This record gives sequence, structure tokens and C-alpha cells, in this order.
Amino acid sequence: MIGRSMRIVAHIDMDAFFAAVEERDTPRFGGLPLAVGADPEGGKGRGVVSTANYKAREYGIHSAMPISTAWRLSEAARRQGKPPVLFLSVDMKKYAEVSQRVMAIIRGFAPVVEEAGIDEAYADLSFAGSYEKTEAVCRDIKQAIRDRERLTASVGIGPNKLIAKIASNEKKPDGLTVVREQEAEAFLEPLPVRKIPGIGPKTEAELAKQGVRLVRDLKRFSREELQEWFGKRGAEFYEMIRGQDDTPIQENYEPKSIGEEETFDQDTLDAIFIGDRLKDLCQEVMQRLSAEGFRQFRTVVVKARFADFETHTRTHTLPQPADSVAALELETWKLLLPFLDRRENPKRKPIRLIGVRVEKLQ
Ligand code: TTP
Ligand code: MG
Repeated sequence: MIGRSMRIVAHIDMDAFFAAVEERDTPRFGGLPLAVGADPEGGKGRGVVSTANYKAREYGIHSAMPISTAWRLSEAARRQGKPPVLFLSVDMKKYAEVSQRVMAIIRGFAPVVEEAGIDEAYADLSFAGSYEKTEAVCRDIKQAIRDRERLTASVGIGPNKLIAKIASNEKKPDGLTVVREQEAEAFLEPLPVRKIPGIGPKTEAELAKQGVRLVRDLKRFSREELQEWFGKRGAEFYEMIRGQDDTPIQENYEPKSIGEEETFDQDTLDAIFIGDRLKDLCQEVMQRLSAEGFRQFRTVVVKARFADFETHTRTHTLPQPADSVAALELETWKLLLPFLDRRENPKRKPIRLIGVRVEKLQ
């Protein structure tokens, strides 16, 4: 391979996310065990724990545990003279808002960010050029999250998403773990197979029957054997336990779009009038964009309907996201103009409606 530049990926995962947000917002919770989730109803509650802070985890409480079990563990702790667990309901709206702000912080440091969940993201930091510099960038990201949100995150740095994800979980909370490309295989070997994405409790039990507990043990099997055993997944396991993963970091665009259109009082081809209306539409679209929590768009769509209702749309995707009314006006005008002249309107039909829409919102 010639000239293939090194890939460096970071995985950022917030610590005890829902619980940490609640602790931050209610200082009197500080230092106490918290569980966010269903109402325990004095031990009769039927839902589950969404997350527990680290104090409550010391009692054995964790995500997805029945809330009634968490209640029993809390009562047991109380009998030993420890503080009982504070049970809080889920405030999803609040966590989603914090999540958006954290993602925006991360985006300030990395050109490509994939939001992998409400409290986790992959960032492509290849541009840093070295693991040392990547580590410095990640310390800055952690510090920015701490300064601006008063929350901690744990970060894993590696040659791909697989290694970065496993690494971020190694030193929680507030951790930072760097696994260089040449260390990746050795890093995985002593870990339980369960740490490999795709190996859940069922596969774990199946492997245990064959005496396979650690990644190291699983490496005894050839690719063919794993394929025979697990089908297509087997081949993936073979790659993953050797630290290999080439899945790309993918920006997640909201499939959402925001658009406005206007039907004129009179059909027209007056460029000044149409330009004016277009300007207003662009302003309205940008106002809605920010009102709905977005800052940027990448795709611009215009619609033109002639007096006889013949309707056309034209789309343009920008190489980089844009965030200004001016940019939207320019791009939409470029798309609309041909409908005012012979290029797209050879019969010079008057226009009855125009529309502006933005997509690929961020
Ligand atoms: P996680 O990152 O898995 O957990 P966490 O952030 O609470 O703790 P950690 O420090 O180990 O990363 O999940 C993020 C949030 O997603 C978590 O705060 C609550 C929610 N969640 C659920 O609602 N149910 C679940 O089963 C899990 C695992 C998470
Ligand atoms: Mg987390």
C-alpha cells in the first residue's frame, strides 16, 4: 500500500449520562447514589433502570435492570447504614438537549463526526497526524465538555471504530485510553469475548461451552471454522478479534428538510419581484432552521410552478455545509434563474409559485 495515510479515530462516551445530567442540575444530589428510570413504586414498579451513577453501581445497580431489583439493592444498602438510592424519572427532552450541545462541542474539534447514540460519538481525527497530537485534541474535547457542560466523558483513541469504542470503555469514568495500530491486537487478546461488538450473551454462552472466554482463546479458530460456526458473523469476528475494522465514520444527516413556498397573487416573470420573494422565503427557511435546532444545510432545492401548473424542482448539494441566508439566496437564485429565461422556460410561461427547501441539516 502506497501513500495510504494513517487513520485515527476517537470514540467519545459520556459517563453515566442521564444520571450525570441530573446530578449536575441538582446539587443536593451530589455524592448520593442515583438511578434514573421507571418509578420503583416502593419495590412494586415494573420498568427498568435507564442508568445509574457510579455510587449506585457500587450497590450492583446497572442499566436495564428491573427497577424492583434496584429497589431491593437500595433497601439492602440502607439496612447496612448506607444512603439509599434516589430514584428519578427520565427527562428525555433534557438529555437530548444536552446531547446536542455535546455533539456541537465535538464538531468544533473534528471535521467528520458520527453520532452513534445519545451520549456517544465517533470523531475522525486523522488530520492530527499522530497519536500524540490526537491525544492532545481529545484532552481539549474533554476539557471543553467539562467547562461548558460540567460533565465528564471517556475517550478511546484507536486506528478504527472498533478499537476506539472498546478503548473508551476501558477507563471509565473520565478516562482516556490510547491504543495504537500496532498495539491493537495485543490490547484485545486479554479481553473477554463479550467486548467484541456482535458477541452478546447468547454467543458468549455458546463460546464458553467450547472453553472460549477471552479474545485470545477465540484466535485458535481459523476463518473457515468461525464461518462454519457462525456464518457471515464468523468472518467478521475473525477480523475484529485481530483488531481489523474498516467501517467508515459516517456523518448522520437528519433525513429532515425544511421548506417554504409561495403562490403569487399574479403569475409573473418579473425577475426583481421573484428575486424579492425568493429572498423572503430564504429568510423564513433560515429562521425555521435555527428554531428547530439546526445550524447548517448542505442541500438546496427550489421549486418553480408555471401558470399552467407544470412544476419543476432543481436540487444542488454543496461540497461543504452552509449556514447563512446569503448562501441560501445565492444557491437558490442560481437554480431558479433558468426558469425565468429560455434555458428552462423556452415558451416564457409566467411563474405562479416558487419554493425553497433545505436538506441534509446539521
Ligand atoms: P451508556 O453510555 O451505555 O451508559 P452511561 O452513559 O449511563 O454510563 P457509562 O459511564 O458506562 O457510559 O448509555 C447512555 C445513556 O443511554 C444512559 O445514560 C441511559 C441510556 N440507556 C438506557 O436508557 N438504557 C440502557 O439499557 C442503556 C445501556 C443506556
Ligand atoms: Mg455513556
